[in-house]
Amino acid sequence: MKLNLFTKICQAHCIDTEEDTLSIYPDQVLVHDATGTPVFLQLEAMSVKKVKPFTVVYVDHNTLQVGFPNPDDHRYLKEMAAKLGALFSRPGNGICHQVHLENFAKPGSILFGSDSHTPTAGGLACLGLGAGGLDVATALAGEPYYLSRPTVYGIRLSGKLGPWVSAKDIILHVLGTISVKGGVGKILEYYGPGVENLSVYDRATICNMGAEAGATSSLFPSDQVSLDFLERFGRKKDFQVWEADQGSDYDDLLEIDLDKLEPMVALPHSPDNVKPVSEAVGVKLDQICIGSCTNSSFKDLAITARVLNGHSVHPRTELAVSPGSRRTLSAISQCGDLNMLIQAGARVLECACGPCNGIGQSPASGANTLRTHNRNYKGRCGTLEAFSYLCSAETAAVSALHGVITDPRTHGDMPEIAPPAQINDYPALFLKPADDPATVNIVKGPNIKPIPLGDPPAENYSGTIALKLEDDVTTDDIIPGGAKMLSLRSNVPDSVPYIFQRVAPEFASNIDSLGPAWIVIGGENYGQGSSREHAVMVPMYAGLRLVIVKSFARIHRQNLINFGVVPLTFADPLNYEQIEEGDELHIAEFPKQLMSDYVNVENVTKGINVKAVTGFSERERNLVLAGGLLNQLREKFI
Ligand code: MIC
Ligand code: SF4
Repeated sequence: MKLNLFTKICQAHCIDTEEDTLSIYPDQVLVHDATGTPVFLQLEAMSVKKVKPFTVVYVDHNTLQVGFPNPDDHRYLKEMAAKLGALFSRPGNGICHQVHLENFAKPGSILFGSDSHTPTAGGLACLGLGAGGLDVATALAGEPYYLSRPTVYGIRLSGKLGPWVSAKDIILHVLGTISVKGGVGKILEYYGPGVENLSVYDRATICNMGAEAGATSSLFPSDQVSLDFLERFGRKKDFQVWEADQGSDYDDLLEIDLDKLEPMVALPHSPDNVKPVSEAVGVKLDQICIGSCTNSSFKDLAITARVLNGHSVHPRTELAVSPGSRRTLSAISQCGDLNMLIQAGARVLECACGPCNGIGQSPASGANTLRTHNRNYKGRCGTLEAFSYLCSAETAAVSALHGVITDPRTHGDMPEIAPPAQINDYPALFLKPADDPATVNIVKGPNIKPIPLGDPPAENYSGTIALKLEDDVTTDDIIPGGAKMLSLRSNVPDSVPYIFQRVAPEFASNIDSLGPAWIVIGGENYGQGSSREHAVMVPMYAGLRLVIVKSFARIHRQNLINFGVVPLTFADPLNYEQIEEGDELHIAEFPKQLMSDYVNVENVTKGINVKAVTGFSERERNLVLAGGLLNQLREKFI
């Protein structure tokens, strides 16, 4: 039998890919400041003394230390890492996915992370899986992670990218083809003769943004290019060849001829609203941001520097550059590129997520911003009334010279970019766990509040539809990102005023009138985007008990289950039309009905009945009936 790469990695980890639910013990885990505090609070509550898999805790999302809340979180994470046996990556070291790729991701291994872009590691043939913090805490305690078996979508690459066309254009092309829902329940596995022409960073860019297609993960094989990359980072020993068998089976296929691709751009406000750059040429730019876990590598920064070398950023435009890692920053400094950026007028920021998540660099009202990031949802940049476009570093750099979106192919010859043969390592990058954990004193500042517990479903459930939303609602819509919100990631009660702020600004101020068990109705792909369980924890704390939609994004659905909020889908999507905000719903014998495939939902206001699908695995059903994973874990560990 000819095996694809995903199946091979699973088999090497004794994961039975014939089962409907895969049971996975990851080799490595990454956690960061935006999701990490609940993870460690949970481990404390479970009395876990040492994390089981190799773990790295990154402070990379909100590195701004404005007032005490963030520094409190950073200190807590640092101390917990030291006590529980994890490495700690200090603020300023870089974005978790970039730093992890450079330092730890290994071909053939499985990385689990409390972030939706964990699949970035697929650039090194490492299976990266993102999940909510509770699932990550469970894996750190040594329990398996349960994943519904994905199908494997083979994407065959042939040919070679032309000048000024890059990996970002490949993934934007994929997104334009399959949409933000096209990867749900799938592994996007790349193979074919075009692969060898892509660097590891190129491959990582593509795997990173598979998350925007809703994919469970994305994978590239490992080869000579991977070996060169690992050697550059002093990690030759981590190399192994991992690839699909020739002619292996895929559930679905897409062919891409790289020669035919051109520079692409995602227009506001969705990563799949993709057009060739040539169709967006001339859009005036107030701001350009180069960075994020998608495009902040040596090549991205060096190309920007070489394009700008000897010129200035256009007066209309501000250019911000955030290197992905301290090692990258050091490499561009070593090669002289940093100076080119400085002299051209770029604002060189800390190695962190920053602008990608609205933490600084919010555009002015009504402004256009061109970004090399992965998400351009409305308001994500921190300004609701701004217009975000997504593109490659090549397009962003050339556009910075002109102050308008520009096709980079008009810029003449591509500069030659060669990374240094060795990219230096620094002992100061990671703090090791304490030799004697007992000596580490854990201090919790006043911003750190307990995690709320869910309730088992009421015997006879009644609730009001608080909100009816459209397709593709993001977790940013449910609980926004940004500097203010990320300083409240350890403080659920204080986050309540921000629930649904972007889609229904008045919502939170009326929350008390909704009763103790309100409902949200949604369209397709509900909860796409980030892995943040805050998009469940905070509404649950404020009374959300039931969500009925046409379909869910994978991680959000799991987070709902983990916190005891019941996720159901309409048996007939047309029923969505019959339900309105303010309607009262009733479900008799709710727990009993949750045991079967369908639930009968009575719309008391309209006098009609609607059928909703449970779609639970055995384990998920038990979690919902227990009121969530926390309740179940407490029983098991305490
Ligand atoms: C994001 O890009 O939205 C984040 C911030 O990295 C999130 C994590 C979070 O919100 O906690 C993600 O992608 O999962
Ligand atoms: Fe950070 Fe942005 Fe990547 Fe999320 S998408 S991990 S905020 S750089």
